[in-house]
Amino acid sequence: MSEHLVLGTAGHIDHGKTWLVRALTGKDTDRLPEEKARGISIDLGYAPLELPDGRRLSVIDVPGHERFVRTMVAGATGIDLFLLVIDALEGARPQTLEHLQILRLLGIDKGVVAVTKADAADPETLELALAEAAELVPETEAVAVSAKTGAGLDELRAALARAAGERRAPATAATRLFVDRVFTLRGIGTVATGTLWTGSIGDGDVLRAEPAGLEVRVRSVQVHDRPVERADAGQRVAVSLPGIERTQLRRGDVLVAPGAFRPSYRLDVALDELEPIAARVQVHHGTTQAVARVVRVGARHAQLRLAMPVVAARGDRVVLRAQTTVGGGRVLDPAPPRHADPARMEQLERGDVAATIHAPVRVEELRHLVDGELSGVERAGDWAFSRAWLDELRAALEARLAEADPLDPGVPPPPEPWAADVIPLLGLERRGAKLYRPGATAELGARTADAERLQQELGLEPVKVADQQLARYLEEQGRLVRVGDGLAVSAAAYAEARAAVVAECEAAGRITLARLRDLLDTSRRTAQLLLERLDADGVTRRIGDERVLRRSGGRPRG
Ligand SMILES: Nc1nc2c(ncn2[C@@H]2O[C@H](COP(=O)(O)OP(=O)(O)OP(=O)(O)O)[C@@H](O)[C@H]2O)c(=O)[nH]1
Ligand SMILES: [Mg+2]
Repeated sequence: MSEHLVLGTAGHIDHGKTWLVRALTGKDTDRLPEEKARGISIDLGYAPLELPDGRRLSVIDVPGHERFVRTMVAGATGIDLFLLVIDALEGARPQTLEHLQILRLLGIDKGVVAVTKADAADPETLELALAEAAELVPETEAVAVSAKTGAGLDELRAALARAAGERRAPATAATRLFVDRVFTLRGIGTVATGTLWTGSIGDGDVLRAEPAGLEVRVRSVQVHDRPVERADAGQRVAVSLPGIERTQLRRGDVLVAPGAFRPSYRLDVALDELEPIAARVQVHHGTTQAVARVVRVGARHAQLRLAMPVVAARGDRVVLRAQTTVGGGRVLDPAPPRHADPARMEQLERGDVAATIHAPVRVEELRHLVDGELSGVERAGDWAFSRAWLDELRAALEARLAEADPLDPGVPPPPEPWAADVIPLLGLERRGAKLYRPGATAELGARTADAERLQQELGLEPVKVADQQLARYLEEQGRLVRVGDGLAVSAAAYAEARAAVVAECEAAGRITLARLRDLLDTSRRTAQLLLERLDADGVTRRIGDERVLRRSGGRPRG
């Protein structure tokens, strides 16, 4: 695979960027009528540049006007190397410095300085301009050129070839392309262009346009006006997107591999502060920008709370601007929790993702923080969590089990979605809806005396049982039968009543409440409660004022 590099211009208004690009590439990137009329660049311009060693650079020409700095940031964001253009007669001016700051904040440290309009400067002025350039951007070659005469252009191309190193972004990472232009072509439809930051794009790929959340199918892919099967990271790409209206996409949107990135309203960043950073700034990221509130965390970190979601990845750079560029940030967590935690930021900055994990998080949601396999954490199913957290969970459940009612010594499992994956690690037994210690059985414990006293009281006349847990347990043991609301009769009395009802129904076909009262020689209320329980047990069925046997005969009761 050949290398793909993007070169971005930088420099003060009118210093000769566009002319120099035209002299290098033969292409005039000021194509808008307003640009022609005013003689300044307004929007980004694009041209391919062949280097002496055969490599092809994609050039992005940016405007220098101070009102278009945000356009410059959008253009500079995906580039690999810069071409800082300084007018030999004027020397460095405000946007020379601001663009340079922006390049530094974006982490773009490779490039060349072109001291241009050399034809118009006397040798001494030219020398001064070159010396100033060397001081301003040390360790970067400065070349005197003239777009007018062509002097120095070969030296400039050679210097660019030397400066162009390897591309930073691995081609294997998930596809992410920041859209910088959207237009309609007759017979083709909507076309979006941008720099492919990572991954690749080919005909037929299904991508997501974020933050709109649109699914798009790529129909054809072009690099420098030539169709290609697949475009790779670092290339300037044009894709046609059938079925998408031009108005559905705009500069700042991102085309990404589905599921690989999540739009986020928050970014945790390590700050690079050039000037005191206000509480409200413009955050420039990729080709987009959004207003954000800056929540400072310690001296060097902040959480940016954005008015619009961005699609960021760990390590991305952002530029922070108020009236001017005030600083930048390196993204530590592109989708952080709302609580801005200083310790967590320190850990992330060290690259210690495992240290940030305590309670279970979905492995899927850590992908944006980890390059390879996540190590140093416990795993269960889709979840990652710390050993310490698992020990705490075990201790908490043990404590609750120790306090559980001895009659039913279980506890409900945690309701969280990780429970199904994590609970099996704890060695507890799941019975019905609760967790128990292995082999744990129900025991009367301190209630033995209560149970015996209760049993003495029980007979045919229902008695109140205050301890419902105990009542349920004794019923399961076949030692009583609960009737009505919080009442109970002895198991023997219930069996007697049942036998009487069955016998009567078998003889007479049915039984009334009054008849059962007489048979048992009891009160109406007791007969009523017993019949209701027999109904509930499926022995009898009520028809009007009478009961008949259910065909099934009901469940036998001991
Ligand atoms: N003598 C001389 N003049 C130049 C040269 N290059 C540019 N110029 C002059 O400088 C003007 C501005 O050049 P541009 O290339 O448009 O400047 P720019 O940096 O692209 O300006 P913005 O995009 O608006 O920031 C041109 O209209 C020319 O008059 C050069 O090599 N020699
Ligand atoms: Mg220009």
